Amino acid sequence: MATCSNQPTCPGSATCTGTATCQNAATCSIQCLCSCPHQGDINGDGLIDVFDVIGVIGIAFSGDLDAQDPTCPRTRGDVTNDGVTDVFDVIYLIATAFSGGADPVNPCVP
Ligand SMILES: [Ca+2]
Ligand SMILES: [Ca+2]
Repeated sequence: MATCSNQPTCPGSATCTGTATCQNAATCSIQCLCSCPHQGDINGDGLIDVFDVIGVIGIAFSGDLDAQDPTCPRTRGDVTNDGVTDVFDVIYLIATAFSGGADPVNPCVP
């Protein structure tokens, strides 16, 4: 099997698991397993509500643990998908939970 000259990577991800397949040095493909079932659902109960807003506030401001699903390149609290959980994620999740804001950004969609 050839060695890839430029290794393909999964979209937006450092931790996504994937297996590269090489036809030759120029043609590489990768299969990515990427699934983020709990973005914004900090406590993982299937709903985004006030408890998750409280959770993300704890992550952003108090250093609480930001859980990460094993097949997801981002932590649950990083609803804006920029690699950090901060005040912008809190604002975003408040909108999602209370005012019909957009769902958390799906890190698996490039
Ligand atoms: Ca929840
Ligand atoms: Ca973020």
